[in-house]
Amino acid sequence: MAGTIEERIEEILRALKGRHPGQEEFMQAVEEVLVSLKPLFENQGEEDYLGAFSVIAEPERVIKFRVQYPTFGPEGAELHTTTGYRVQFNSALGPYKGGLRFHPSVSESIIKFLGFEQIFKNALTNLPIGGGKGGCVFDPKGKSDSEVRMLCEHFMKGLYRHIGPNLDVPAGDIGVGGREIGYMYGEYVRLKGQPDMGVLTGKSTDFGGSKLRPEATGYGLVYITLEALKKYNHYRYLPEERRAGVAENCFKGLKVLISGSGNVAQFAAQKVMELGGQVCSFSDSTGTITSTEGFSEDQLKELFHLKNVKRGRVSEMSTAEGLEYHAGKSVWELGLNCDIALPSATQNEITLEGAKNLAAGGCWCVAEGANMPTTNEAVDYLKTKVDIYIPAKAANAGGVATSALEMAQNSARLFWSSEEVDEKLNGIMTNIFATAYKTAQEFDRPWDLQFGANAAGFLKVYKAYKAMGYLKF
Ligand code: NDP
Ligand code: 2IT
Repeated sequence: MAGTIEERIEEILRALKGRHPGQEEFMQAVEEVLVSLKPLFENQGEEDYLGAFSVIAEPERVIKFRVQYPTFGPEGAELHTTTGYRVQFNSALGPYKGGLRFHPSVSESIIKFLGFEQIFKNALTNLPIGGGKGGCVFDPKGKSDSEVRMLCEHFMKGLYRHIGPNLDVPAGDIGVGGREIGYMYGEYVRLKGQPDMGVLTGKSTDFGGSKLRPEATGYGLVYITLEALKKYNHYRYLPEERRAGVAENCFKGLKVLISGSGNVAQFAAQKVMELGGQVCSFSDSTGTITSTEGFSEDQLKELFHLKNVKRGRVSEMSTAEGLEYHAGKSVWELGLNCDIALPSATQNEITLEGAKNLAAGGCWCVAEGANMPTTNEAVDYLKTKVDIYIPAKAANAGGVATSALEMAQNSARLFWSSEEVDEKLNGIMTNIFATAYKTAQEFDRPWDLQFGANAAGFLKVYKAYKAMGYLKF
């Protein structure tokens, strides 16, 4: 095809936008990967990576279904109707795999952006999983357990005919954790008339779940950050007086900002603290809670209880012991000092302004726990300011990787111990870092993990699609 690389990139984006009008987040995610891959396109030789990209950016299948569910308020019962989505984006490497999101902001665009990212993330794990994502508009805040159960059951009524252990294996995401997976699995079994554990991951260990799946995304985020700290020799960034003991314990003395207070944030914090780091913030959609000296173990326990049992707001944390609550503010607006930032709430939470605050506050490492938490312009800015930027597709892959380990255990009809799963998870995260770093190095940009992760993930899918004959006339 004629034209410069820039012209072809523009053309791919224009065509995709024409086929998927008004889907901003999806376009943002595609543009991020497409533009970052320029060094690959410039060296494509006989291959047509750009042509392949335009194929891979189109979902293999988009499923939409009606979901009706009741709520029971003070005025009586009400029936709600919403749209359920499952985007089966790419099956080159295995069954479609990715979470389900229940949140008021869900749209087809959000699910497509998440499904698109999932393809490359899953490829990086080196496990046999394709990419997919699903969900619906639903606000779990203030809903009773029965209302949540009924939504889950009604969602599964629409979804069950489209999924299966060898076809498509959903899991959790925002608003979907162990409780919701349990209710959805229960309904799946009822509808199919037989158990089939491998159809969902993130199940409780009471009925087929893997040890350490709840912890996996947060722990994995910290494991890959450790790999980066080792590789880039982070000690040199620390002032002399803070270096004592760091060699034995990589997080010792490091100040870490975490956003969100859900699954990813909680277990990232737990691992950072276990490794000696100071976690100085958590947040939710109503505000941020900070601690200058770092949250204590008791305070972390309180947060776990607040979020997983009471299902309350971070504003309800007892502020007596040095905690401060900032109503309506995100972590990144506050201009806090830190060494490491682990955004773990939602997409586009770090804007250019937030990125500038981070740089001004001395942050030198950003590792993304959430999917696409940083706007494209903020990523470009951060890459010129911080020493280590680990993009979501690499940094938060521990969750889906452990989901794939759950699938393997379910197929083999056995269970591994926590130690076995933890060792495998650590190995996978180490390998993802090494793959992204090596790919970046091969293109003479060893600092550019955004390029390294995107290129390594893309090339795996490209090779599979090419071999399957999907890229030829
Ligand atoms: P949870 O539902 O457990 O927690 C989400 C957290 O983020 C909550 O604190 C929530 O606050 C906050 N949040 C969500 N949406 C918004 C918003 N629009 N504005 C401000 N805060 C918001 O989800 P997870 O921890 O599982 O997911 C967090 C991120 O990590 C997401 O981007 C998800 O895609 C990603 N991720 C999750 C994985 C997993 O295994 N769970 C794996 C890989 C990535 P509130 O309660 O007020 O809404
Ligand atoms: O974004 C993600 O990788 C997830 N929400 C986890 C998906 C999964 O299938 O475990």
